[in-house]
Amino acid sequence: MTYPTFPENCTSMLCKHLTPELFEQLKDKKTANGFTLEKAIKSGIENVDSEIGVYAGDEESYEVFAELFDKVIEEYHQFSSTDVHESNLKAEDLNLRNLDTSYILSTRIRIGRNIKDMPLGASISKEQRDEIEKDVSSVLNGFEGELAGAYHPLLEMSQEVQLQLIEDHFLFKDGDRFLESSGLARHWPHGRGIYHNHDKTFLVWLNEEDQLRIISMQQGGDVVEVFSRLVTAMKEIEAKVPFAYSERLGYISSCPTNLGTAMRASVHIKLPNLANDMEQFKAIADKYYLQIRGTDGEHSQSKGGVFDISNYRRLGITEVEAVQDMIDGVIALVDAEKSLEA
Ligand code: ADP
Ligand code: CIR
Repeated sequence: MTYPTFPENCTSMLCKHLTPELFEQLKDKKTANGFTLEKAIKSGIENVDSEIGVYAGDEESYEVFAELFDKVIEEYHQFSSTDVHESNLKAEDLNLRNLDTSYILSTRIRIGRNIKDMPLGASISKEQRDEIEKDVSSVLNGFEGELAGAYHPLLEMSQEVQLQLIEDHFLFKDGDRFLESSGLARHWPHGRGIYHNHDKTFLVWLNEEDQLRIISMQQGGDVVEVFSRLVTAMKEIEAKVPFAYSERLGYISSCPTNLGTAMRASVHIKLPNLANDMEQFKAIADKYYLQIRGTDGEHSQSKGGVFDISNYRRLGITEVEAVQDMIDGVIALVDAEKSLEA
């Protein structure tokens, strides 16, 4: 492989940090699973509009290609190579302050998880992926009480049900070009599926970008209830399924943006006035470490002034701090929206 040519206007972290010198230094390296630099950067080369552009194929990728991943990690999470990751799951440490939930349509918190000693999705075999689906779905199918529900493999799902679940914001989308280029969508839809409880307030995606995405969500703005349910579910799953975790990087994920807590706490919130003042909107988002996504999630547009607002950083902060970033930022956004209304 030769050094890739990026277009003039490329802004991804890949094109920013992969200098010709670094490329030469890393291009012949390989992890024990055979994951290479070429594979790690394929998505960013094929999708030059990427924000990041790199994926790990296994936990070892973060060491073998550290000179590239650490730069992305440092820039994205404001996390330096000597920092260590810490956890706090105590809902009582969340400070709701004067959060006005009347602008919030729904609240969702998800975490990403991958199985200990397994390659990540970009380099896993079909057999290993199927084994994860079988083992994890059988653990989930045994859940009782509020978490009780059923696993629905994508292979057995009608197109109609699948589209409805996507439209209702419960299921991952189909045909994501970033995942396709990275190797994360190989053998799709085999091994993929969704578990959810009866109320669809607790959901688990299997074998999409990460092997598990554990999700708690509901209508309205009760962040504490959503967080508490997630923590309960996470502990129940963790008691039965061993996850990949590193002292330095926290929970291991396919995308370096998801390391650490692997947590994205978001609200769907209606901000029609701020939507007409994107400069102020973005300034508040940057100040409070927020990410602005569209109504249908990553790489989507806002519909009717509804935005998906979430914490941006996930590593080097605790779970409580990740959710607190979202709460503090939402308070500032609602204050600004009210000023524009007046
Ligand atoms: P992820 O959250 O796993 O990083 P996406 O950005 O693709 O991935 O979001 C997945 C789905 O979750 C999308 O349908 C998105 O609209 C939905 N979603 C995210 N936050 C909320 C929320 N607060 N309320 C309802 N749906 C949400
Ligand atoms: C990109 O680089 O734009 C995509 N690979 C998505 C990166 C960030 N998304 C995420 O949290 N996985």
